[in-house]
Amino acid sequence: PPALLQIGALHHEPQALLDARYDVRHWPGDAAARPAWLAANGAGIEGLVTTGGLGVPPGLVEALPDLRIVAINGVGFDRVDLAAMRARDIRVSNTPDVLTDDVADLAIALMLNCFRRLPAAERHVRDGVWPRGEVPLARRASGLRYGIVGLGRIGQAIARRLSGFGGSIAYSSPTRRPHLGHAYHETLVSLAQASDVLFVAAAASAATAHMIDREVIEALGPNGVLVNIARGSVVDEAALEEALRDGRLGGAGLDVFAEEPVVPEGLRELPNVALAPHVGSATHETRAAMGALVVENLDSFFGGRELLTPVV
Ligand code: 8YV
Repeated sequence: PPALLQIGALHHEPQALLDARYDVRHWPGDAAARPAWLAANGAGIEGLVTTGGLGVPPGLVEALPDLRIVAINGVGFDRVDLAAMRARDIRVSNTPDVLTDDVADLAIALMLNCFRRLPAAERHVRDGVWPRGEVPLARRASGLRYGIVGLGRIGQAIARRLSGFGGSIAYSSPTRRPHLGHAYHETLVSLAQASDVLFVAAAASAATAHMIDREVIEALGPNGVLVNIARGSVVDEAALEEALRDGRLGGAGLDVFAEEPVVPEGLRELPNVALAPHVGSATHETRAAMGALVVENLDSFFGGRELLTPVV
């Protein structure tokens, strides 16, 4: 069977298929030991199994002279240098669609946590404080002006959910989608000004890095809420933290961060943020479907068939 280097985990069901069908190798857990391991074991490895968050780490492609395919267990490919892959004729696959609903669900959950403060409400019950008094009032999440940055698969799934919240929906996106009937904004500042909640669902790239900057954050304003389920790199995290601390932004719901798994202490201490550890796609059902798609892409490639979900 073809030899694969696996640097990111798969759900246990597809993992069993991968292990049965391929010669799956794992590099040392200690990063310092990896260069020597790659020098000794890199030749002959034809496939790489990675995650959206890890992508293809710097220097790895050079250490894998026989690499022919990179299968990402995730939809995002911002950590893969596609030009370098094309130059070496290395194919790349990802896992779109199967995770769309889960990620959109989490976006709504983070919004609700920001407005209804469910973690605080739950602590009130668990800590036995309820008999001593009521929790402070929260804020209404329905009927607001919702803005979506990036109306692709996930952005549209967020919009479908929001259509039940009785407010208005506007968006900004590289591709206009007039048939969906949402108001289009040319600039992010204009969209943010017209939004109470701004959802970030844009694909990360050099072009979208820090796209949500101080100006956009301030346009959202002291009562506005930013929800990011895309990538930390899309938002200027330092500007976000400052605005949340100074009250220039009302709140934020964050599943993704600039330097995962490190979340700045300043953000972790703020009361007006809802935080999650990059769990947008982290359900049994979706992770099993993502892993199955990873294995199917590899099977297709090594079987001489078309990739199911090609990036390159
Ligand atoms: C995970 C994601 O990072 O799909 C993506 O782009 O961000 C996530 O689903 C991850 O790749 C799961 O392994």
